Amino acid sequence: MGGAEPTEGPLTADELQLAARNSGMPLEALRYDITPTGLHYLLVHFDIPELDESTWRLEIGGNVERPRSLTLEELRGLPASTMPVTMECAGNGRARLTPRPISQPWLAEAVGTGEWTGTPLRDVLVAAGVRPGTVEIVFSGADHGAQGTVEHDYERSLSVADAMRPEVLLAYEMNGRPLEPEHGAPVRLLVPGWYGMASVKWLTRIAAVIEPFQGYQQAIAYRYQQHTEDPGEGVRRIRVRALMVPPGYPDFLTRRRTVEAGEVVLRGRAWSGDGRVERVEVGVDGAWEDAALEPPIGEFAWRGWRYLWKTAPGDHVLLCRATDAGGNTQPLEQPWNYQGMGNNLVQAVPVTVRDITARSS
Ligand SMILES: Nc1nc2c(c(=O)[nH]1)N[C@H]1C(S)=C(S)[C@@H](COP(=O)(O)O)O[C@H]1N2
Ligand SMILES: [Mo]
Repeated sequence: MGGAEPTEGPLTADELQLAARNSGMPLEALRYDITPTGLHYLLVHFDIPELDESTWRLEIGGNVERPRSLTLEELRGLPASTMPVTMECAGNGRARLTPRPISQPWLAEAVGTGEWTGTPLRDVLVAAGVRPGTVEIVFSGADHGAQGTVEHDYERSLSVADAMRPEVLLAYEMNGRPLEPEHGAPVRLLVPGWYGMASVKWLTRIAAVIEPFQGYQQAIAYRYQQHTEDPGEGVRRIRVRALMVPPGYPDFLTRRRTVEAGEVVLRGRAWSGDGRVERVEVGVDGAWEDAALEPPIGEFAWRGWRYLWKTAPGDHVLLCRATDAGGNTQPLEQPWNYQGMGNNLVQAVPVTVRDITARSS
């Protein structure tokens, strides 16, 4: 999608540069219901644009009865709602694919849950009067760059039905504070349940259109393709996934875990854009058992889980796997796709259990 073909070679300097700009959530932060803002993952395709909130305007136009231009103050004056929303990058897990698509090389850490505040998009669209014949709503960001030889502003669309869903917000606060520059200040779109690419940051324009939008980030990037010529399906909702807080302590370089023998509480979070998470299982050396689920914290947020692991000394591999209300679950082997999208491979955490009694005797 960035032009380079998938590779089986070592990480390239280009990938390293992207990885250094786009931080992941350290997996120990799975301990928080709401991810502290500085630990939430980040994905910025181009540069963080320079926007002055005093002169910023949100233009609402295209095929509408009453085009308008809103100031931040006007937007903040409209009825607002606040909710926890788990966002995940569609490229999460990409770096584990063989061959590896050349792009942001996520392992499993491109996820986070914010407490987002904003105005329901629907209210603003209803006020503008979307005219008959409209098929999609296009959202434009202020950031600009080139990808795959196409120069463009970051733009995405939603069908009118998806845009009218009550949970879709024009968000201006995250975790009780104005949006940070890297998360889309002053206003971003937030599309709960969808992979992150739909939630356009640095929003400047909303347009009702009468033909399906064919922009780069819609028609070329973010597709489930098998090869470059394959039109593929557009990436939409977040596939079900569970992750665990890596137990014990890590080795600095390899991150391999060590825990002391005894009972260890494993904990983590699980989420899905296709319905509530109804089951999480933990696999210890291939034997699966159910974890206990915590009450949901919101319709579009991850759900906590716990499992009591009675350890045995030696080397083990811990797995966790979620299933949602639609019966969707996670693969043990990741099906491959050309852009490395929508990976929800079961997480495997190798752990060494150290027998303290044996060591001290
Ligand atoms: N304008 C704009 N919006 C954007 C992006 C971008 O690069 N530019 N990245 C998208 C992608 S791919 C993701 S995963 C999310 C990441 O949001 P975050 O950085 O606040 O976690 O923002 C989305 N919105
Ligand atoms: Mo993303």
